[in-house]
Amino acid sequence: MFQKILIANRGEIALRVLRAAKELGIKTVVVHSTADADAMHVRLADESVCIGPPPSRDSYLNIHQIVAACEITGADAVHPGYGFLSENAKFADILAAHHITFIGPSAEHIRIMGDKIEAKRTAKRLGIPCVPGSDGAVTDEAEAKRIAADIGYPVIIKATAGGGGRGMKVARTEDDLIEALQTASTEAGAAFGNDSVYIEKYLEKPRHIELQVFGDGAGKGVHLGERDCSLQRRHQKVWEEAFSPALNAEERSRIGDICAKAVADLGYSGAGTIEFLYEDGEFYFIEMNTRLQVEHPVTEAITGLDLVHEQIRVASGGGLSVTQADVKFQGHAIECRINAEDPRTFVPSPGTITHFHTPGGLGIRVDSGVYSGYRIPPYYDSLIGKLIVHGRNRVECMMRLRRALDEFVVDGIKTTLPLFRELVGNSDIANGDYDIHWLEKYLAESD
Ligand code: MV4
Repeated sequence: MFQKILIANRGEIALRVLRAAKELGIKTVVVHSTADADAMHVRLADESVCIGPPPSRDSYLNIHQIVAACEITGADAVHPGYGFLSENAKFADILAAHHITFIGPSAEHIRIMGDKIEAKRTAKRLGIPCVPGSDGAVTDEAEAKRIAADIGYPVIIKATAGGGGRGMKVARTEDDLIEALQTASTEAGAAFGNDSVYIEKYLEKPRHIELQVFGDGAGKGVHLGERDCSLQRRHQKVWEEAFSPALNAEERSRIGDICAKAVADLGYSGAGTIEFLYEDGEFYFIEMNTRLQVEHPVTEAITGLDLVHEQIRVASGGGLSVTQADVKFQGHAIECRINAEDPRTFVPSPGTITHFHTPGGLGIRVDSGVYSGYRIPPYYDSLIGKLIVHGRNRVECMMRLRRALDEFVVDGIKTTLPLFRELVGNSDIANGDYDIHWLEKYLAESD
């Protein structure tokens, strides 16, 4: 087991990782920018190292400063959280060269999944169902036209180096296609320094359903069920739940078995998320995330497992604590992302939280690094906390969520809490009847 873990992140996830390390009796080091000296995780850590000024590229993305902080403090492992360096293969390589364990999958698996074409090829080879499309990058217009005609319009052009919705263009006709190809390629070149693009059949009204998986790196793999993350705005998830209201038990176990076997066959190590679009009873792989995700607590709620404990166990060579047969699912969980943003325009609202009161009681969890009097710095994302509610079934979960939202007080800044108070009262949400476009339509119609 590790002696000392350095946490290369900030905010609620830094606190989340710190709590797991503490429970395991492992010493903690946090690194932080000058803007985060007052953060809760800095106060709670055994040691802290200031690694630079507020901009992320000078602090949380500064690999050399983080490696130096490991050397100075004697940390033997790094947990990257999500975002920042969590899916940076070079960072994993550099840590390995310094004999520091990266708590995550191998650099090779990070690299494969970071290249969306390579990821799709790998998924296909492992027996994961994929969206019909080009087998690799598409360069010339004639080839693009042939493939699009073959799979049928509409099609979507995606950046090979993309992800998270950046660099995508939909083409509904052959006339659209050429323009979409050029725009997507130019935008991808500018955004990622790689102008390679590929084509897929465009699915009109899918849900976003993702499978939480774990591998031990030595041929064992498990799945921990799915999360439905269809409620998004501009590719930012807003509400996540497990199970998906759209799946039946047969579909769940079919896709779960496929994913667990794929992870085992790949020799994957640690936590991963296999993302699908789901439409008319079919799953279509889109990408795989090689990190812990923001919404992991909904999976923790329905499985009773601590995913960060599990990550640390696997990374330290202790293997998985469970086999697939040990994983028992219980009840329903929903997560609401509380952002320091206007609930209609989503314009960030940094500033001082004058009063912060969190809900409590059975089935309620709040993961947040903020407190009354805390000043939210303007340099980072606007997630200030997550409300995770668990109930024996979806109806109970929704009742409990409504009550918890009622108790939640955040004064001094704008937050997305009022939006959630609307959503819990909406009949489509109550019925679980929503796709990836539902929230944007709702926001546009209720202007
Ligand atoms: C798609 C799609 C429809 N058809 N691919 C957006 C984020 C990136 N991870 C994949 N995305 C999409 N890929 C095909 N073939 C629609 C989206 C998409 C989307 C996906 C998940 C959640 C929200 C979304 C919002 C708009 C578009």
